[in-house]
Amino acid sequence: MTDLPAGLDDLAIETPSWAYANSGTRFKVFAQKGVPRDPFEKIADAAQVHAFTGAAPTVALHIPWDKVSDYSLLAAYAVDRGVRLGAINANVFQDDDYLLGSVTHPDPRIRRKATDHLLECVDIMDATGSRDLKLWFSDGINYPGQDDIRTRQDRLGDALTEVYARLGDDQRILLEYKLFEPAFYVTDVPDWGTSLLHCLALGPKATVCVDTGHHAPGTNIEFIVASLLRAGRLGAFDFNSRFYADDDLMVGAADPFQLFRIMYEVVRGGGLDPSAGVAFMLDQCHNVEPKIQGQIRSVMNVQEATAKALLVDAAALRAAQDGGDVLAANAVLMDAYDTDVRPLLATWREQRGLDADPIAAYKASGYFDEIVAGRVGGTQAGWGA
Ligand code: AOS
Ligand code: ZN
Ligand code: ZN
Repeated sequence: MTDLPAGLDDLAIETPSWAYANSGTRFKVFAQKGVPRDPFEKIADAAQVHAFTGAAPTVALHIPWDKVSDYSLLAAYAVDRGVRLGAINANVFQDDDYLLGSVTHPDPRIRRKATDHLLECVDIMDATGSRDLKLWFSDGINYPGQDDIRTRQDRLGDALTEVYARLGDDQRILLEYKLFEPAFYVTDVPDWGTSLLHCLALGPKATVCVDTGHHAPGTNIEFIVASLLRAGRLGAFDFNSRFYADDDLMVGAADPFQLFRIMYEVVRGGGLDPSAGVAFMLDQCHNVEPKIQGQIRSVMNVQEATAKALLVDAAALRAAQDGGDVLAANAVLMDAYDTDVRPLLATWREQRGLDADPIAAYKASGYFDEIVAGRVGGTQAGWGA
């Protein structure tokens, strides 16, 4: 059997608190049994994912969905459960005031309110010990002429500059981009170029977050990953799968080959090394599948893609590339992709005292029955209604 290459131990996946709560589409949120009723219970569920995979040690929070009166208490609770709090996700997209935008809104009063929320999120990071402030802006316009495209970029730059100045030495901004939705003509941060331009203007503590579902169909995401790593500005992934738009399905479900190509560029660019500072986060909603199992499956899918990427014979690949042997070079990559790494990962888990089959072990643990019996009236993640 092929040996599992070193490097897999470096892979730490962050799960999102909102993945454990009820979610749905704009048509309906189907309530599932046993879903968390508060942020503490979301963390308890996230801890299960880590307990069975050994690869999901942190949980991202979303403010205000995860608002509590004492964040240090929440952080201590997480540690007690064997996990830590991760990125703080700001929310400037669910208030009536943000009809025409948040930090890019024409009215300075609304811009102030939005920027103040971002600053409040940095205060929360101080209490939770979080390194990352993840910013996704729904800001944009629907009609040509509705607002001035350039002025909106200036307003965005001003808000980011103020937040950047508030960051501690070890804190960062992760600036996420998204092609469209909810804005349909211009989104103020639509692509990695715009995000990178703002990050470069801000300074080294500003990096780009690549949500794999936020591109036009056919976009070569691994090229973006390679370019950002090369520039030292790949801060994070929001992993998920999409068939059409921002579907937020389980990562690796729609296109496992794309996930492999992305992870190959991560490995190639040194992004797996913790010193590179790339956060491997999931941004998914489990609408029809059980949520904790959905997260476990996603973690396993990222592990499998990473293991395959680590198996690429770098020397053979370079030799074929340098020799201009197109087919041999392609074959080196495909050989790694076609390797069944599941037995290797089963061994990796057993060597770490974990069950070889995390999903079966979770199902047998009785945790699900426990939460179904103990939790009544779980909350909605915050999306859709
Ligand atoms: C929105 O489409 C994004 O993917 C975000 O990352 C969003 O901020 C996240 O889903 C939770 O806030
Ligand atoms: Zn995202
Ligand atoms: Zn999204």
